[in-house]
Amino acid sequence: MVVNYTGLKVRMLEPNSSDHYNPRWEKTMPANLNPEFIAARDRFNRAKTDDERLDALQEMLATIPKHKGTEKMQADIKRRIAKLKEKAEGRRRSGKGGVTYHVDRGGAAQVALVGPPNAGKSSLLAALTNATPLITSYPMATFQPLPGMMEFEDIQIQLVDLPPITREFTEGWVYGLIRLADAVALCVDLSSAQWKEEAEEAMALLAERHIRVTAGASRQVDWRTVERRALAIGLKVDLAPARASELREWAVGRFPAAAASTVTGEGLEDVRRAIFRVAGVVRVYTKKPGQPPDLSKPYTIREGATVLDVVDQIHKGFANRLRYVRLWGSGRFDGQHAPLDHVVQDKDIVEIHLT
Ligand SMILES: Nc1nc2c(ncn2[C@@H]2O[C@H](COP(=O)(O)OP(=O)(O)OP(=O)(O)O)[C@@H](O)[C@H]2O)c(=O)[nH]1
Ligand SMILES: [Mg+2]
Repeated sequence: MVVNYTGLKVRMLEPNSSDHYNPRWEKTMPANLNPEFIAARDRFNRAKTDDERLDALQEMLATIPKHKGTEKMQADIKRRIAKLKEKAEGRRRSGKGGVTYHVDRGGAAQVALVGPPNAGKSSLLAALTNATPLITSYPMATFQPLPGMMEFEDIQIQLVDLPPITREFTEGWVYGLIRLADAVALCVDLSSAQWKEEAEEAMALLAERHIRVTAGASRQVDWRTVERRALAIGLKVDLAPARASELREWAVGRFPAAAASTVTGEGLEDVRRAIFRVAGVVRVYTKKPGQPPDLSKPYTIREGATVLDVVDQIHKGFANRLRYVRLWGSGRFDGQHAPLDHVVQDKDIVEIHLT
């Protein structure tokens, strides 16, 4: 225990304290833990806030192989989730420790809407999803997160509207939620003469909180720095049409960019597609031998996933019984046997042959 200057007791977490997740079953049971679970567990062990812990635990529960050998681990994860939820509820009710929010993940990926006040973030959420955020002509209207599901062709991506980020007013939990998102949509107001400075100020504020926005894949860089794949969205382009090309020039070498107006609707479909691209997921369809592919419901998997990852996601037990996989797509396959380490592309079709 240490006591800080306000007299509040602050508990320092040791890496091997009981909050650290490393149950002994994991060593002794043949649990066949998959990379997604291991990544989520590592995220749990590195998490610094309860929100981050809760999110990681939920991911662990979703990705843990469901069989007898992991029953105790599953129960342990559920217990921890319940405890954290209880704690968060208590804090919210008692008003202690400031407010903090958790957004339940949904859809194929989660993209955070991030930017300065009044940029048009909530308007964009309203335009692309069924959510009904508060939209006002004065800044700082949004004070809590609001998710909405954006349809893109046959999948859904979760957008999370957030309060604006400013040096003076933004609470820490906003950055916490940005860290948890799969990607960042950096929203800027093209009708503002200072839109570049505003975009760069937002990036600087993120960098101060150890969140780097990049064109590459989202990743944890070290114990506190994360990189989040980003996209710049120029809003209110109806008020400043010439700035659409300025935005693209500014974004070159940083990340992709798109401009739109939620008033006229121009550019919105480009933004939708650009958000899908930045979300970092690809769609894979399945087909049964001798039958046409099932195009009704794609599986979604992270970009960079292999044929084997796909098989494993479709059914945990399949990898052990796998004979071969035939693939259509990826620009060059037309039903040939695909190497298991082949990286799948969006809209590939797989036909899994088991023993
Ligand atoms: N002309 C025009 N006005 C827009 C557009 N998008 C948003 N607005 C207006 O801009 C103002 C701010 O919009 P919001 O969506 O509330 O902005 P925000 O980024 O969510 O603002 P905060 O929550 O305060 O950070 C509102 O008056 C909107 O009607 C657009 O594409 N064109
Ligand atoms: Mg808003």
